[in-house]
Amino acid sequence: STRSGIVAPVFPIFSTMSKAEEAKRLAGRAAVENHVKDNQVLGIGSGSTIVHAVQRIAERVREENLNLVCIPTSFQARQLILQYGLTLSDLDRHPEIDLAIDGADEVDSELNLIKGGGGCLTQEKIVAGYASHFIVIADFRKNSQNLGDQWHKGIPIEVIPMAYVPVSRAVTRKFGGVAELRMAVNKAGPVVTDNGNFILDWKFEQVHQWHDVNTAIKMIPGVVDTGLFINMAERVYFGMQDGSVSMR
Ligand code: ABF
Repeated sequence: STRSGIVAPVFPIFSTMSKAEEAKRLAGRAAVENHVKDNQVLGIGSGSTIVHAVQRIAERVREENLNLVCIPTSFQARQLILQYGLTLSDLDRHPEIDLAIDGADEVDSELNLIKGGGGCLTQEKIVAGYASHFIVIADFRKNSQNLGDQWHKGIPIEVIPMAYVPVSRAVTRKFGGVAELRMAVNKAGPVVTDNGNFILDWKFEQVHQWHDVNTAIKMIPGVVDTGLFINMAERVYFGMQDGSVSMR
């Protein structure tokens, strides 16, 4: 019947969604359990997975009376830290971070990451870059062999607004693919980052030497940073479909 025709395809989608949400929760909580200790300066990532980690951090602060200071990677992270009553700080006061925890859009077999689907890549890279340990939390859908296997929206590149056209041309002339200006959902204008910049999403056509490509793109005038996080993650926690957590 028409009715079952509508209901049937919806159910598996719903069930995958809730499995993914549960997987995010498991990954976030496991990372906090294993890595957060008293008297740490923490880097707090952005996205939906980090929310579960922050919830667990807040519980542990209450239960164990931990003394923690949190450095946000975005406006969203800042709001999250405040919402959960954690101590907010910045890199001026705490230039050395003990542990940064963040989500990712994709993780390859060597723990290289694509980040920035949420547009916060530059501050995320700063915080991860000044952290002694950088731990990633993700659900099973982010796990891939090669970058691009799972994440098809391209590699985000934050650009100074006046340069987005020449940067887009320079990237694709050198490495192929297309680099499109990210537009707001209502298409009224471009997405503007927390830093007042634009985002290009570079849809690449082949697997590259990501370290070299990242360095080359960063050298293009007008590029602020890329969503390629190469050799930065120390460990990744994947929440799995069967309710387990797999570490890499
Ligand atoms: C941030 O949030 C980004 O770098 C990445 O794009 C995204 C991951 O979001 P989610 O946890 O919602 O999948 O970490």
